[in-house]
Amino acid sequence: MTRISTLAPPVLALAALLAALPAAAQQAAPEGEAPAPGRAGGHGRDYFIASYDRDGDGRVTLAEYGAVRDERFAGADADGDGHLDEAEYVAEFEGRLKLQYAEQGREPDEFWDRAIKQAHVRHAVVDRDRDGLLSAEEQAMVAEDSFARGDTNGDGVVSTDDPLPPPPADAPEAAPETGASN
Ligand SMILES: [Ca+2]
Ligand SMILES: [Ca+2]
Ligand SMILES: [Ca+2]
Repeated sequence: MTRISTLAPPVLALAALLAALPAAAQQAAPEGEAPAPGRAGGHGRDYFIASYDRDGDGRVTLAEYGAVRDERFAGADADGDGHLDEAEYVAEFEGRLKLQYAEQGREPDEFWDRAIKQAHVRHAVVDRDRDGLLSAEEQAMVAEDSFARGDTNGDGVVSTDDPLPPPPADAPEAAPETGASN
């Protein structure tokens, strides 16, 4: 079973996922800027800002974020019923992934398959009432949570002023060192 927290902010998770792409591409690239050694969370925040900062001031307001998400939602709702079923949801993600791969000159690879699988899982997570459909209301709730998690200093905007979240609890350095296990 895929380990996934129902509290995981889907958008930031997605951002982290997509942010992993350039680093992975750079591993194969002979030249180019060395990837920042920072945590994925930092990358995720920068990706978040790059994705949602419509007016280009380096800050993302909830209004900007909501506007992009609403457009994305409407664009993904292929049958126009006001909900995103799993296929619509995954297709929208796949479209963005495809663009990103094209920008990087990458061909679908193992990471692609994993990312698509995770998109399916994510649909189940954001479908909070589990009726198989992501409603606009669910989308808004998820968006607010995701935004709040990115806005770590709580000033109402996501920017580079927001301290990065702590590393995940399952990071290697967080492994318990007690000799008591087993
Ligand atoms: Ca639909
Ligand atoms: Ca639902
Ligand atoms: Ca902030």
